[in-house]
Amino acid sequence: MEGRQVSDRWERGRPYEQYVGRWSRQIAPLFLAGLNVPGGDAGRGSVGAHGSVGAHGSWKGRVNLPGLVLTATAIALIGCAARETLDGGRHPSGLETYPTGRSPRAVAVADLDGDGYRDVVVANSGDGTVQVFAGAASGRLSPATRPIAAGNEPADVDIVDLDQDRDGDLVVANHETSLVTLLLNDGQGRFAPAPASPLESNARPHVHGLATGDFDGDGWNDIAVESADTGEVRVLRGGSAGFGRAEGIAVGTMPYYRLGAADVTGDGRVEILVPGHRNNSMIVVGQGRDVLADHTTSLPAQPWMVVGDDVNGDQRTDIVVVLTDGVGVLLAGPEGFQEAPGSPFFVARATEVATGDLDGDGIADIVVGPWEGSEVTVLRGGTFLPRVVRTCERPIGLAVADLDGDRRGELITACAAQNRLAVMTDVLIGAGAAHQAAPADAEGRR
Ligand SMILES: [Ca+2]
Ligand SMILES: [Ca+2]
Ligand SMILES: [Ca+2]
Ligand SMILES: [Ca+2]
Repeated sequence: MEGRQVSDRWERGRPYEQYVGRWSRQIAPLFLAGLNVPGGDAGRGSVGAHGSVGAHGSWKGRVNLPGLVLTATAIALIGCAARETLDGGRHPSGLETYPTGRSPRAVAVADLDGDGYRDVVVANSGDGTVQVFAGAASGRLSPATRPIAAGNEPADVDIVDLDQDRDGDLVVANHETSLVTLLLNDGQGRFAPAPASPLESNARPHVHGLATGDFDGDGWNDIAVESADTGEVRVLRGGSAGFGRAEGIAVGTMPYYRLGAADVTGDGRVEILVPGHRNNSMIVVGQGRDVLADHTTSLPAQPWMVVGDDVNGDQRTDIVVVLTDGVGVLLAGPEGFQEAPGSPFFVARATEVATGDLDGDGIADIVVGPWEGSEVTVLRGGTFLPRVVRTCERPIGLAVADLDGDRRGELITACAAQNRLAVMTDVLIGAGAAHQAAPADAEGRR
């Protein structure tokens, strides 16, 4: 990404103290102001279709005093708490690593060969390929398949059925270009480019992340990417004749840098979740067509990535947003989203997020990865208590999926600086125990 608006180095190393200081100076007074207004409406800052959110960036929704106090306290303490989890000794959770291509950047998980076991796809940004690791009953993965050409610098990969033959196909975002590569599954987990691949999205300057799903409800899966310079989401609609020309949906801000996809309106269709990078907002695009102004939410810091999942077990889809040096949790309720107590949670240089049930309690947990380093932060669903887990170097591709069939998800990380895929079991088992994974040896085994 060129450095005109943001650079890929991002210069995101804002010290923790500055983050807290800014939060205290700018955001806390708004929450306090909200307390004096019935329903806390002074703290409301929703954005219209033209993106005129106030400069203050406050959460939309009610504010209550206990939550506020917890928030103010928690954000000051979480840095300490996270560090403490590393000091208590080694946890028996397993870590297996597998060699990948160069600079693996993203992972996706689904059963691709139809044998009933989930398989893992890795996008290797450094060599323009994807690889498949086949799953088995043991939960261990087979060594990677031969690399499959996937276009320039694959920065994201999603698994979705593009051609309605009931197997998962691969969609790849090609960073430094505006292209999206499509690889069709032959049903056996072997992939070949779709006839129209790569698709031209006309994103400017280029694509980073993907959102996929049947946005418009016609039965065919669609693809969305961000176009930062034009302030648009670019939507490629699937259909029986393949994909049509990309359509631009103006979102009133600079969308950056990874879109999400989830049904947050409860209408049974998947909405596009957009990090509004310039005005600290989260924009919801419905049916791949319309900005849903009443679902747009202002945020307390600059967002980078949005995902939707039920992270408190009430069967509603909540929203988790990667913020600069933090992660925000917006819980869905009958009257819209409300910030979870303690949110935003401090995570230094937070870059990526994934959700999934790590401990088998039926509630999705949250995993946040950094831009650099080897530690991911796990927030247990429901309580959001943080735990730091060491995996491999630069774990910027993340997924949670149950590979061994014990109903507890594995933490799957693509480690860009180590050319490895790491799979950790039982990440959240053993309350209070620390997690400190040993470095992988030459065979990739611990
Ligand atoms: Ca499989
Ligand atoms: Ca297919
Ligand atoms: Ca569709
Ligand atoms: Ca859980």
